[in-house]
Amino acid sequence: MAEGNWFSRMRDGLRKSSSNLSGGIARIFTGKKIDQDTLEQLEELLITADLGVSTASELVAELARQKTSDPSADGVRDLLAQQIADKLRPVAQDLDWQSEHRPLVVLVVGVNGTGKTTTIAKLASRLSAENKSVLLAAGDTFRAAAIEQLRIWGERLNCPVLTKQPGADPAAVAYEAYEQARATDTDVLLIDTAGRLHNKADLMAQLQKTTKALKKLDPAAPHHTLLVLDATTGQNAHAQVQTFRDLVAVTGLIVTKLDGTARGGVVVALADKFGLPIHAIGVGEAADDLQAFDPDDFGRALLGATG
Ligand SMILES: Nc1nc2c(ncn2[C@@H]2O[C@H](COP(=O)(O)OP(=O)(O)OP(=O)(O)O)[C@@H](O)[C@H]2O)c(=O)[nH]1
Ligand SMILES: [Mg+2]
Repeated sequence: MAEGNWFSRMRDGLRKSSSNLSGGIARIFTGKKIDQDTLEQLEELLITADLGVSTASELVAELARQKTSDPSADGVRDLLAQQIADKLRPVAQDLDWQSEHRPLVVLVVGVNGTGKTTTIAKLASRLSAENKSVLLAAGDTFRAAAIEQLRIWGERLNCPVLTKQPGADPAAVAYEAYEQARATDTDVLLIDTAGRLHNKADLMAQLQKTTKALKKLDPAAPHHTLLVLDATTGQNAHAQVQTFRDLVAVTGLIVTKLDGTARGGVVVALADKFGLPIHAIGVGEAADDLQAFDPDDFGRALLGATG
């Protein structure tokens, strides 16, 4: 996808967040000097935009410290976009595929519908383009349609997919896929998981069983555990990160649907609170709609910059 195209998709996806923020800033900062009152209003605004209390207060304190020479709404917007980019920079980390682990085992987790299976397809597409061999494992055996969905992606992308019948043990799928990836000297194994289980205890037991099965083959596996978050869910993303971190050793995040009606503020709050790497973002449903997470672009899009 062309560079400008994905930025405009993300900017459009973040339009709801950015027009709230940008409009609010225009109302608060009318060119007079920045004082306690305007700063408090800004803090409120940032909190309502999902940035969370502690992140909002840090941003505002930083803004006050910087004593900007430009108290206009545009000046504040630019500064905030930069501050947000600064906050996001440490977590913007591409996935390290050049690992000593071969096959590199990547487990993809998340609540239902966040985009796990599609993200696996996107990752597979990118890896294939880099001439890496990939095996997909249909570890969501909970629904027949989930197995079929991954199988179809595999066909489209020309990637082998290890499947078992619906209802099969996901841990066995993961284990066998790992064995197959080893036997075929595959570079990367991407394992899909179910997001839709009867209850949290179910999900916990199943994910832990899967990681345990992989560890039998290599105690360091899975080498990456990626939590996929849907950017349109807003505040609930906090609970999702918390829950999954309690279940498995989440190593990084992928934030999808930033082209939808995203609630971008929460991404900044998550970065601040958990410090987990954000490896990539989803900006559409197609195989090439996965982008590196660029903190400057995100900051500008969230504040409604045009370019
Ligand atoms: N607009 C947009 N849609 C996406 C993106 N990623 C995934 N989707 C769509 O979101 C829907 C759910 O995606 P899946 O990949 O099936 O999600 P999942 O997490 O595997 O879902 P379950 O297996 O049911 O838990 C599909 O319609 C995808 O096409 C994205 O970045 N942008
Ligand atoms: Mg799925």
